[in-house]
Amino acid sequence: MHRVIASESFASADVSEESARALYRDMIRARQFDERALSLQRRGWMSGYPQFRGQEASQVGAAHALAADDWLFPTYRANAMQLVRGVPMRDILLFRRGRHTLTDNDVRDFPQSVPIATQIPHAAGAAMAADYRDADHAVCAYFGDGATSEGDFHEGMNFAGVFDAPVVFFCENNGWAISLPTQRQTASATLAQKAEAYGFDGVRVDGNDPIAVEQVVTAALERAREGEPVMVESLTYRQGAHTTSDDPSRYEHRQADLPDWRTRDPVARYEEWLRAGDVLDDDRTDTIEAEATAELDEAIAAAESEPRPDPEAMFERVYAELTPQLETQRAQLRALVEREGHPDPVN
Ligand SMILES: Cc1ncc(C[n+]2csc(CCOP(=O)(O)OP(=O)(O)O)c2C)c(N)n1
Ligand SMILES: [Mg+2]
Repeated sequence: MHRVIASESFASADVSEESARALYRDMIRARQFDERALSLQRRGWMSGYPQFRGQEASQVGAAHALAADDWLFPTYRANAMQLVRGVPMRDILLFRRGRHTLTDNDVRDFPQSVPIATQIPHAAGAAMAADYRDADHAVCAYFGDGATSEGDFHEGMNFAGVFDAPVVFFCENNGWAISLPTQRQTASATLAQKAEAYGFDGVRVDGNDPIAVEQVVTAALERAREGEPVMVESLTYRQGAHTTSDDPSRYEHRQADLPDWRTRDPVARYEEWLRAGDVLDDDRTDTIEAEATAELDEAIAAAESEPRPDPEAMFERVYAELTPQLETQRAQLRALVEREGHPDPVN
């Protein structure tokens, strides 16, 4: 029932050369960002980083499908999507350095959710609100395979189904939830089929094929706007560790039984397609790489020139008035910083 939608080659895909190159350009921006962010973390520039290597086609394809006035509810791994949406690289880097001062922009992205699946009911609620107000935009919730085991996933899906909310549930199945492989996450044959229990469709797409992902998510958003939510399961693979705090050598990280299209590098495969279709050559790839590097160099320099964050800022944004326990903790932190200096190891 749930075949995996794929375009299989550039030649067989219904896409313009310009759109195909735009997808490639954003995949290179994302790949370069991810590689540099990882090495910055390794030298203590930021405390932790969740790589998305291997998931560039999935995220870039989905983000290309979203309209500027749609809302995205992302997780910590959605940096590639957010780069496409127009969140400045500088802001993503600063967030990882503990700062929340963001460039003034019109990007309709909520903050990244670190608690698993909490953004899913938020997205369903925002979509119900859009419907209630007769707005034209749709909403997209981005989450991983692991999130499908949380109550929030089921509650968000249920509300969306009952209220015909204009929402697309974009589930990026990268094979893992930290050390837990998807086959231990669920006894369902697919994640997409879970949508049927809530009265709407689930579709599966080759998440390493950016053209197919863009087309599938575009179609899903169109249906969502008509009041039919859709769940998209994007099948891709997490090439790296869960985050820089994870050590995948402590568990069996490679899954030998997965098909090649699922585990192959999406950037390399897509570049091969475009070269075979004469859409890309050395000149174009050199320019695209150089432009991405320049953008990144500038963003890193801009982030570095920002003053280091005040550790006490972490107490500022949750409660209008701090609880007595938090007051105590803030005083303890202040005393620690006075005694031992700023906790930031780099500055
Ligand atoms: C509510 C909650 N429980 C547990 C965690 C710890 N945790 C962080 S990431 C993660 C796995 C998430 O896996 P998945 O949803 O597949 O997303 P991926 O990391 O693969 O992108 C878990 C359990 C958390 N952040 N929030
Ligand atoms: Mg996962």
